[in-house]
Amino acid sequence: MAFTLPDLPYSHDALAAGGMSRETLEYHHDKHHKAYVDKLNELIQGTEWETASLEDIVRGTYQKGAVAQNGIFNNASQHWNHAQFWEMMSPNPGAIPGSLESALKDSFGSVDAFKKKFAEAGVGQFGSGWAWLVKTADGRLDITKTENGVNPLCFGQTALLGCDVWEHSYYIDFRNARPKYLENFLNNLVNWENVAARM
Ligand code: MN3
Repeated sequence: MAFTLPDLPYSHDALAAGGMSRETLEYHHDKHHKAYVDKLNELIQGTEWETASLEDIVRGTYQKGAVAQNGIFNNASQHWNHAQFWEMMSPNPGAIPGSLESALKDSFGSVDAFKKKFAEAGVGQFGSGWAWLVKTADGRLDITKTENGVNPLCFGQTALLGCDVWEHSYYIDFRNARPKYLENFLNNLVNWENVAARM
């Protein structure tokens, strides 16, 4: 079954007031994300992954050194990552639901401390990758960073929030200022209801 590019859950203009422009979404969703989907569909043809679910492909091809499967892994994981990323943002971020706020305070001391640690993970990811808030296999909340397309599925974790720190995600709106992009993401773009629902 071929994978398809999901529509954005809002219009291309919807996040502009929150700091993510129409131009960024046109490139990031319509071109970058689409390219991952198209390449994935091409690469899985005739392989054991042709009828597998996206999650099974990500988990099954994540093996360090499995060079023959790297192309499938990279494109599958980036398709999954971006599909989550669009859902994790909203034109109306709203307040952090109480259950999530309590969990963040328990795990990191305060919401501000969580944001600081999450932003540090994103800034500290050398080169392309992602910053994540995850629920670990033993039920704790943790903050991680991953390189390229690697994501929490690879480690048996649940992704609660992810931020794309590849340059294509911020260069149009923030140029080289990744810290400003992360600060803006956390303060103006996160769909906290979505994060809470994943918990
Ligand atoms: Mn991206």
